[in-house]
Amino acid sequence: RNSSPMPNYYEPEIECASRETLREIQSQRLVEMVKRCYENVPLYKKRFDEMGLKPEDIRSIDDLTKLPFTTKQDLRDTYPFGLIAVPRDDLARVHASSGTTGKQTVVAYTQNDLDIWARSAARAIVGCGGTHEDFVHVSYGYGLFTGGLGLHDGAEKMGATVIPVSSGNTSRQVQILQDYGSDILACTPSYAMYIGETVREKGIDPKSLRLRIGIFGAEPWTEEMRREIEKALAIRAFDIYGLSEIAGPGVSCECEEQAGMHVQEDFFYPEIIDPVTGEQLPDGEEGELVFTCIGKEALPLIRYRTRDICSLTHEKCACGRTTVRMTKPKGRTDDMLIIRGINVFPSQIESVLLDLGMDPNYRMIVDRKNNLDTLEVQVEMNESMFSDTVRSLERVERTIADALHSTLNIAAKITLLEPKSIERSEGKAKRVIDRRKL
Ligand code: DLL
Repeated sequence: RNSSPMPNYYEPEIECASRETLREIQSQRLVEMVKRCYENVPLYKKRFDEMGLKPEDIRSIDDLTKLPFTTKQDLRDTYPFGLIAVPRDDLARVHASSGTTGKQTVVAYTQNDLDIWARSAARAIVGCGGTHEDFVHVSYGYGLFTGGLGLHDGAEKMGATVIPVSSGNTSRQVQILQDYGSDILACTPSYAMYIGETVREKGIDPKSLRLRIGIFGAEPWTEEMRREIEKALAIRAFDIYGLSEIAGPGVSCECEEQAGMHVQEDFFYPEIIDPVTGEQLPDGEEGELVFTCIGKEALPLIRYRTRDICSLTHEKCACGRTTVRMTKPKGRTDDMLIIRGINVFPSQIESVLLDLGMDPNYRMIVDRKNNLDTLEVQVEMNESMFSDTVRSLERVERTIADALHSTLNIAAKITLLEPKSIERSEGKAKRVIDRRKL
């Protein structure tokens, strides 16, 4: 296919560099970026001036904490292109965040930015064991969402063959997996479950597929869910993370050790902060993930608060890479539910259900009655349970309620629903209906 040998996009001179080398690269890029922000982005100039901060005050990555945070609200207030640091005609592409909470935020890239992003996504695919011989089946949505084009460009960059299927038409997805011999599947974990379910319903043995690797992300998912997907599709499933504001998929990704996601920290410098005080937290402590885009031109965000909750480690990985790793984000500060004072992430409910051998098809309904929060968890029955007696179904409801109570300490009403009554997700799943906000 490729007449010339393709670069495989393992970049050990960066990915396995010493901490000192990485810090040098980061410091140099930070200094340049801060200067660019001050000169070209009115919001940053105003903020620096108000703080009495000069670009020259930032001399190395150690000075990072002197810099102000940037929030999603800043992007909204300057919608659509207010934080862009380059002339409009230097832009090569725009994307937008999925906008589940409020107005969409628009992001933009120069050609260099697209290259940085594609390199990150290429390193991610290679890190999961992908090679230039693989067929990469991309079932993330193509469009303003960064999932489709992000994995597409990454796969092209590392010399693989892309199958740009996009999301939807699940039956056809399965047909393509079978007929084209896709080696790698990239989609959201909830869509991977749905594709797995469809494979089973069609009576196809997943081992008969050529598929070997799954690269799943764009939403939180649990270890239990990983095992389910790996079984349903007979593959190894890897976690990939990213967000449009910083680039898109590939900001970080697991390697074959599956011991946290390696951050492409020569482009995206991560910190963990206490979401309340804004203080930087040490390795191992959980808090809000913050990124500074040290390599980007069009949207060089300074200390962008992602609202994702995880922790970092700078320990060298068994794979040989030295780049900092982040744990699986367990949720976002803004989709954490506080139910009668207890913090609950949808991913914790998913964990409990899967542990009990249920399928992860569920919905949480939060309401407030007589000033008291109520939680109902609707769980879909599988086909075999559907024929059970009413009494045994009541027993299942009680078992789930007890498990939720003992692991999360919350009381929930459990309602079993008929098989297939919860809509399947082709992109990011929506699990929570919070009626308290209405
Ligand atoms: O979801 C980019 C992406 C596409 C990542 C495909 C991975 C694969 P946004 O639409 O801007 O971009 O949403 C970003 O999604 O802040 C997290 O809350 C969540 N998220 C992304 N990846 C993961 C993951 C894309 N692996 C937001 N685990 C982020 C948990 C994730 N949450």
